[in-house]
Amino acid sequence: MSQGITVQPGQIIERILTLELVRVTERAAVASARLRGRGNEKAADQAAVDAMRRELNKLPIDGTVVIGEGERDEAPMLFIGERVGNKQGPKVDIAVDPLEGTTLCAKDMPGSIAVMAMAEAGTLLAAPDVYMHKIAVGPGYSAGVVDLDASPEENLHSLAKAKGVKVNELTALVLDRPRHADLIAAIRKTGAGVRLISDGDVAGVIFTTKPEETGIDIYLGIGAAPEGVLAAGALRCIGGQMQARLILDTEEKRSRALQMGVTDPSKKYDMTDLARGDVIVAATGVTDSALTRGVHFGKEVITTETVVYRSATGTVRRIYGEHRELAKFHLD
Ligand code: VTB
Repeated sequence: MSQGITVQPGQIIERILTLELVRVTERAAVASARLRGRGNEKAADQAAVDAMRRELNKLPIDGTVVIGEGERDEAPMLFIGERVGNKQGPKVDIAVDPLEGTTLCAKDMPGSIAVMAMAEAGTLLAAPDVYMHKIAVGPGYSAGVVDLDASPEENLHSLAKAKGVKVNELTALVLDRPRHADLIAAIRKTGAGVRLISDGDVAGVIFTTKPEETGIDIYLGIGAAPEGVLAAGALRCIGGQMQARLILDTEEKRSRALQMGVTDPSKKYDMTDLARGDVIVAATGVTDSALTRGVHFGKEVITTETVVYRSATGTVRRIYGEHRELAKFHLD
């Protein structure tokens, strides 16, 4: 049990915490999976939040939520700035998205996950909940092969050259939103393909790291900033490149961002600006997807699949859980 573990303050993120993180995302995933396909996004999200917070508070860490459910006044649990853990361990930043892809879960469609990151204190970008321009590619390319400020045409041609393929052999992943109409048209004009997803761009960014399996070479477009930080954390572990810029198009957003420490509203962030320290990221599938299987409920066993990434070593583990002590899940 987690209560038995002692981690000295000041130590780097202990590898023993890797499995602890898995327990947290597993519980959040199981809790929300019970509400798959019920058409109730809020209830599914709340179940994940409750379970994640309860498990997080058992961990031997002195954690601060930097990416959470919202500002303190609007989110009673896992709000930005909330202290989590049993306060007996290292000081860490915590980024959570207890149910990434709430709509996917509510509709029982592929791709919803419970995801969180834990990093050395002060090393994750405290991003406000605004939109963010993002671009990401996987490992194996020289630095700067693509750039947030270059056109989609330039980026795709540069990437094709670096990969040694024709541009029409590339596929870009983009969130299916009206705001991306021009972007999608520009990508298609090059001859490259566009895979559209309805939600879930944390996984979308991660897909770029294994183009031979996922078929995705590049992520492009505008998604939510908190998800950008989680994706950057995972990419830090696997390798790849990512750049991002917050969209702070109103005075209210700029001042909210400023309060969170964003002094340059038009700053171009690279992957290490988003997540620069030692980081662990865990994601458990809620519904089945190309990233992980979802939660499966048997008569005597609940199964989960989690992928956990650790930046210190670049190790990626897939943890398939068969849970037989079902009573513990009845709390969820
Ligand atoms: C994306 C997607 C998320 O929000 O970040 C998206 O990956 C961006 O917001 O799963 P809009 O839905 O407003 O476009 C989610 O869909 C939900 O957080």
